[in-house]
Amino acid sequence: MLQVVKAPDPGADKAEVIEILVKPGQRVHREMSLVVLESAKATMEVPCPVEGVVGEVLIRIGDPVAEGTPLISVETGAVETPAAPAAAPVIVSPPVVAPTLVAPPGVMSVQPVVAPDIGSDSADVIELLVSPGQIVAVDTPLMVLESAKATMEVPSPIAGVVRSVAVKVGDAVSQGVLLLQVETETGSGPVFTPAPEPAEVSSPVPERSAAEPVRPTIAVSAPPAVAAASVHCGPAVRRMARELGVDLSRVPATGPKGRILKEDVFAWVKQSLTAAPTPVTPAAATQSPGLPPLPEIDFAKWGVVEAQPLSRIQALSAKNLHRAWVHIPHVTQFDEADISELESFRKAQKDVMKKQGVNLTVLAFLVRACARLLQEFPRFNASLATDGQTLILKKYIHIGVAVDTPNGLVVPVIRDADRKSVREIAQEMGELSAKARDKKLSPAEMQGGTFSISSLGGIGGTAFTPIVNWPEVAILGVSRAATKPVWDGGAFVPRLMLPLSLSYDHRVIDGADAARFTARLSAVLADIRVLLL
Ligand code: CAO
Repeated sequence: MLQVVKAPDPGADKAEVIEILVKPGQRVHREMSLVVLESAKATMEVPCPVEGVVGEVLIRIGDPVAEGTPLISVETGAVETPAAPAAAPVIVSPPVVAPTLVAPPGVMSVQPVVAPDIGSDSADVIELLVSPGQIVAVDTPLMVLESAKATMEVPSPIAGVVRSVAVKVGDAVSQGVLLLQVETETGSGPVFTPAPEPAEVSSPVPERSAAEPVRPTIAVSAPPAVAAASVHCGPAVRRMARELGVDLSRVPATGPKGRILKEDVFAWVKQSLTAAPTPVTPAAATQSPGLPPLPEIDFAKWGVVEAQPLSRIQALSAKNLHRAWVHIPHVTQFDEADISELESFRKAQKDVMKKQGVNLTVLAFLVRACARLLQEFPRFNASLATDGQTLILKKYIHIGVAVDTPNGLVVPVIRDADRKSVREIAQEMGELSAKARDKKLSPAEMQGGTFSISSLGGIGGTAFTPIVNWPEVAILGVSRAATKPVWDGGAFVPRLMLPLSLSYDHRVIDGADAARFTARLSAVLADIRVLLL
């Protein structure tokens, strides 16, 4: 059965369709708003009187309508639905100025603005749009009320300055309740538009008798003739925006007279959801919460620059290193190991090994020696639980070795280094570093490390401060060995000294333990026969 919803009495000669809230084919239910009409006196939502599906929309935005103009046809289906009266359109009358005596021309008088007929017993104040001191023109929206049946803006019936607001958000008001007071210049007002004729409504606001004196003039200089900025939209749009958390002042309006339509709010939400996330500036990407932000710098101001994005590995390393640097209280212990004997032995073995395809470098000895040390110093082979209260001691020794590749730093792991010979370690390291440079390392080959070694000995340097490779608690940095004069108790003798830089998590490892660790490591490297024991 087809039912045509017609325009109610708009409370004026004619009204204009300012919003159509439904589309053909849309399921509608009783009291759902179909259309918003606006007359000179009021804005009104036309609610649906039946359950059904919208057949045709018989009007367009901007069409003038009078009482009885067909608006929307609704297919109610086989079930006969009771007709409209129960869901009569809610007509939002303009608010009224409670009658006051007219003040003499040129003086300021305070006029109360009371709640209009809100179409039900009471409505809640859901938004206050003005505050004391604010200039309002006629029709400036003052507040938004919401009843069970409708949401409505209360426009100002007079021009002036808001003197006080008598309600707050959440208050329930009924027709005639004082909402606010507007101070207005009566009579001579070139500044304000004259107040409209008060509408005929009963008002609980005490009316003054003609005999009552006019309130004294308030000596204020006339405020500038500007209207308070406000959002122009209907109650349904306001309600929707509120539910979606949309700030209407940011929504571009496409409706007539700058009115924000429902579609405008949808478009705004869609745009917000699909918009590219705020670009993370290089500065922001390197910032830490609680730290002063790094300012953006335009380096091109001082010369030609080239922006080169980090490789995936570099970006990942940067993130991990930054996290470790921020979270771990680092201390670095420096020491030197006399590797003169070790180097003689290595040189003697190097060619033999080379024939077997193994590159025997100092590093293989270091990995083996550290594996031994980690057995002796189990706290160095541990992780601190994220609660900071528990130390997780690992019963396996997997040593990561930092490998420099054209794409960035990677750390393949030599598993069970304590159970491997120096030769096996050298061979495995050769394979892993080749894989690293060919980008063939699997994630598993870079996981599970318990301690790391970073060797820059093949390049140079005398010391550095490596960053602990979290969740590990210590990392050994190795710099280039150099022949130095060492006092042997009777004379200076030339010895090959290997610089060691042990960085550690001071929450887990004490300085004394770190010094013991490097001292012991130096001793082991000075006499690698210990490793045979
Ligand atoms: N002192 C003196 N000579 C050293 C030395 C040291 N500490 N370490 C290595 N050397 C020598 C080697 O013995 C080799 O000489 P021979 O050819 O005579 O044997 C030469 O330097 C080159 O060694 P290498 O660097 O190729 O081999 P390695 O086993 O020492 O290191 C690897 C392998 C993969 C660790 C290394 O190539 C590498 O990538 N190092 C960089 C690690 C890095 O970037 N760390 C920084 C991390 S924090 O940013």
